[in-house]
Amino acid sequence: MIGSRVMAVGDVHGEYEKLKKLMRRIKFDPAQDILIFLGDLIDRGPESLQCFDYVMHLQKQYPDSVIYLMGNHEREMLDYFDALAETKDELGVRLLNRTSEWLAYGGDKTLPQLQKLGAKALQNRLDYARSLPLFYRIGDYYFCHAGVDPDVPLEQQQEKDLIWIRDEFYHNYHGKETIVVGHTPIQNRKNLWKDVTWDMYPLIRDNRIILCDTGAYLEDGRLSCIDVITKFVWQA
Ligand SMILES: [Mn+2]
Repeated sequence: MIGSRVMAVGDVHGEYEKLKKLMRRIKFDPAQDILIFLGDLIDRGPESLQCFDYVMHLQKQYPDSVIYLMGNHEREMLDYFDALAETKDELGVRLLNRTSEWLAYGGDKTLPQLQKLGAKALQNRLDYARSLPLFYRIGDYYFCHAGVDPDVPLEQQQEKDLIWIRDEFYHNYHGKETIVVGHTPIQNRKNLWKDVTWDMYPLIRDNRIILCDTGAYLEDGRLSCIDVITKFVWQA
């Protein structure tokens, strides 16, 4: 483990070109490094399926050194297909498509890609997405997509907090483990956090939180990877 890197990658959201560029810059070494994708590989950007498949294959190839964590977008995709399987007719499908939160928040970019897959290939992706872990823990570091309920021990965290929580966690977390998350583009906190120098790098907060989502899909956004040990950052 000496000299090895423990790296976290923020929300990719379908930005496959940035993902490939970032991977070239990282020079990931599966024999030495741990590489954690913090979830939300899909939706919003143009190439969700490519991002999903790339990380799925990498993770299957190096199961001991690559971790793909569940994000709220992966969960909502699964919820959509679960609901779709329950619909009885065309009207039901239209109603689902009009009310789906997944489609409303960027899944509309992903769905057409998935619909081009054969039934077996689609099922293969959904089964894999369903198997994604909610957190990863190593040493004093705890990785999850969104954050933790600050009033609950790490061992007892619930899925809804791990993939959805925001401000309650950012403001009230005071645990001794460092929590590494994506989920909220740091640009979206610009008006709220006056103590920050906004250089578009992952934010390292005083209360042991590292925020890695630098809004890859936004116009001024970047995809970031941080080595949580040295705090070295790579971007694309
Ligand atoms: Mn998210």
